[in-house]
Amino acid sequence: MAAEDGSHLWLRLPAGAQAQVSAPRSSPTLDIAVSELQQAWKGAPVQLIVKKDKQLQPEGFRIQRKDGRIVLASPTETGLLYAAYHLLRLQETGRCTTGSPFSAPDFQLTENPAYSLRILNHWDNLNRTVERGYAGQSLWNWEELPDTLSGRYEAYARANASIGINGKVLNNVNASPKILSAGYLQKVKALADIFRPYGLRVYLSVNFASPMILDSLSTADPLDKEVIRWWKNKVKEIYRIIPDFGGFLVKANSEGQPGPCDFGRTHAEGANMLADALKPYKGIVMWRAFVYSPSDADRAKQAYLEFKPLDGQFRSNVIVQVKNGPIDFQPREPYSPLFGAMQHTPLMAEFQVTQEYLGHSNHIAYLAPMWKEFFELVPPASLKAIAGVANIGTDTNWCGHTFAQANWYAFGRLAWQPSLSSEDIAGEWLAQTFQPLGNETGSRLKKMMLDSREAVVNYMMPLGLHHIFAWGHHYGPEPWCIIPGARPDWLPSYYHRADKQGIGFDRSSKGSNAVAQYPEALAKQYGNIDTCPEEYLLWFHHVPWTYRMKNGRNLWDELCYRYDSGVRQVREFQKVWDAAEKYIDAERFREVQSHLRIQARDAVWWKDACLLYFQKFSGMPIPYDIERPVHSLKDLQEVHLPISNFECPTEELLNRNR
Ligand code: GCW
Repeated sequence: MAAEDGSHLWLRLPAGAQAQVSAPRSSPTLDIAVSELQQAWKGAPVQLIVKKDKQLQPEGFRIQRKDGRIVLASPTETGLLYAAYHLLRLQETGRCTTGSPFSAPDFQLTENPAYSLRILNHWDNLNRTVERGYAGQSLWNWEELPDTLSGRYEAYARANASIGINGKVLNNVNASPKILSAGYLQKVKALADIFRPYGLRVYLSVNFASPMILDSLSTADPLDKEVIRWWKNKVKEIYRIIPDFGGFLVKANSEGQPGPCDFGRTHAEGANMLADALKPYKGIVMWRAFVYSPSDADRAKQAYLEFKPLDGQFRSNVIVQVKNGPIDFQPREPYSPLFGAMQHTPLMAEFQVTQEYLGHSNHIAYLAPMWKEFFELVPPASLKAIAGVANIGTDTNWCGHTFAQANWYAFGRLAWQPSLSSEDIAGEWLAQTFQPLGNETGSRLKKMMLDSREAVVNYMMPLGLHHIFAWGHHYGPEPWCIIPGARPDWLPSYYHRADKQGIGFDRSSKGSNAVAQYPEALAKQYGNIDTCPEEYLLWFHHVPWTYRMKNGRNLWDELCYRYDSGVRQVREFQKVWDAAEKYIDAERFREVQSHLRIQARDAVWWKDACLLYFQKFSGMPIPYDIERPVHSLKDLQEVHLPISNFECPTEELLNRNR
């Protein structure tokens, strides 16, 4: 089997198929669609038609068999490009074979995206480091742009178009004001020009203090006339250069970023000022709700406390972007209660595709099940758009780990259609990413993917534990972490609250009462220790070590078994992967195998660290049928990973806040 380096992602399409393809005209977008099909489509002649259709949204499409031809129809060229990729996906996942529904003479399928905005957020800095990026440097070579254009820019656009992603925020939400300088806007334009034929719009993260930093204004107060004029002019300048520019993403008054509150104004006043500047050009503002201002309140309550009172005050071209959970992209969180609470404000969900809290690019953690869990409680139709923090960098395989590609893929597919199942998406991805796997191996690998996120939850923080990560890099365990002078809500003990009696954060009505931010029925369910789902138990309750779980075990024993089961799951993944060797090319086989070794070691590290540390409080033995710790707590407490290896520019900021 030929070695593969993973650079082709899920687009390992055949070449030289010489399909007959006709299009109504030549255009940058249609030319791509035609050429992709000519190269790779192995079936009947294809005809592309641009036409309005009541059942089709602008980017929707229909694929139909008609008089021996395959007709792709859409109101837009981008929709036709999506149709072309969809047709190839059907072929590559074995859904076009004789006897399949596709082969019927009256075959027809219609696809419409659930959201018109399906956006990747890059946390890329202008010096090419990537905040929480684990796949090399930033793809955007700012130094060389706009003169030198890496071939990867187009490959990136193509990969996104193939899964329906239609926008990207190029730079980190911890935004350098420099991105809005005239020189950088030319670089942004060069990228926008490459992305445009693939239906991808460019957005930028902006620093709210830009007028002060770039042009020495004395204030960035959103109600100040000079400031308003500055933004209007800047927006005009941007649209002159990039006529289809998408808009701004803003992180304001959060983790040291400037914002309207610095000038005594609200988030709504800040967002609206930018929205007014963008409105004439149909641009939008995505205003993040990831805030936790210093207050006594439980951090899980803070975004709600700050944003709920502003409901209804935002302009119509503002979308408030809310992380899926109330804290911060943990391996498992209940959904953020802001969803459902902001009835008069368009909201978008922010998922994290990059695995900041799920083993970086070392661990397999297929995230579709996590996002589906979110959609079970937050109806997709209640959202205006979807964003995902990208896991992409300069690594040859784009994402650092072959299986991390599946998260990029799954994000795109779910942003297009949240009703797709995790299982189907995993199946699609496997079929396109590897050579034919055979039924048994295919289903074992699929099961491995489907179990993988739960395995991470088990060996990192089961039963609703959260944020017990090591300081700064968020890779390993550090439930004991104490940093003199640090904000309490950045320290693990704030979240696990382990003591002689028990463990967990009491968010019931007797504690912080965070449960009251949820709809009544859920508040009741979560707020009662006996009805709270066990996966959220320690999120909402401080639970005695001897508390009896549903399976009859006491809490301490159950915690031990959960950690242990996480370790055993990863060992199982190793077996499944090794057994698949004959189906996988050598290069990717070895890459995943070695990553699984790291994952297995890390799982034991997590288990030993957490159990030995929490045992100091419970004073109870680790059940004797569980593999004994192989580390000592003392040794584990001395592990300090160099944060610089993890490309975390916020470290400087974090240090300042210590
Ligand atoms: O999770 C935290 C991360 C920061 C990030 C921040 C945010 C971009 O640790 O690195 O900063 O969230 O989402 O703004």
